[in-house]
Amino acid sequence: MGSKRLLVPAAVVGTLLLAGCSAETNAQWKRLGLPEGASDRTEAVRSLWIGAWIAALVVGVMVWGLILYAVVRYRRRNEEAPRQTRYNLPLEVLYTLAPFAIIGVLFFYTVENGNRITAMSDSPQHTINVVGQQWQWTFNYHETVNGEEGVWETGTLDQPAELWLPVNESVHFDLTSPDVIHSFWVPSFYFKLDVIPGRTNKLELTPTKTGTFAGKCAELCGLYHSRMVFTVKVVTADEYQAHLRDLADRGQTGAATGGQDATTIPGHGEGEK
Ligand SMILES: [Cu+2]
Repeated sequence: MGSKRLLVPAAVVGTLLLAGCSAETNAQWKRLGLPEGASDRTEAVRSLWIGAWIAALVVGVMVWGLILYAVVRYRRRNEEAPRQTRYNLPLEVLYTLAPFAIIGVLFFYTVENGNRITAMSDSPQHTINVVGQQWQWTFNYHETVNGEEGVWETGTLDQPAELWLPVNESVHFDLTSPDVIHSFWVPSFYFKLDVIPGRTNKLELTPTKTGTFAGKCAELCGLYHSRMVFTVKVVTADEYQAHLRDLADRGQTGAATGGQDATTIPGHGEGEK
């Protein structure tokens, strides 16, 4: 095939690729694919992610270099078999220790950043019980609103739930499930944690940016798993309190741990799974 026949499609693809590079895409490239972080825990994940890639690249460059050197330096020059090397102690020590060193460094940073990500404070400013149920979310805000203890909101398949959070205030999450395993995931928080029936998983974070973020279930949990999405709204403390009063005014006080609405599928029987 003539090289000219490839030229046109290559130019078209190249133009399209370049046209697709918005400032946002470029910024995402610099984060190696991560979305923009929106909580106080994202820096630990970001540094681990970028650091692991740099470490992999350093090892990769060394290995590629050695391969290239061996290919050129020891290329076949005649029909004689090359000199065989075995039981070379320094070499064997090197390729036993080097992987241990690599694993050790990765392990150290993983544990250190893992501790920073999962750290809990003694007195978080807000506590929210997140209920993952087939196939939506219920959020119980443990707050006193208009003299009532606790307000909640829940989603349905047609109207996914909203999770409201106050910016720059620490939030403790208790994750529970009445049915099967789900996974609570807000990509912009770089955080994902399983929601397991019969146990309470915990996480804590402080949202650092106001805005609207996507949330979803990250564990295949049945027929309508794909519709188990929700919206995170990070707002000012005043807007947060106003929203809680709204929920109380709608009569959504106390605690909701099952979310019956979410099991009603349009066109199917109630509670069918
Ligand atoms: Cu789920």
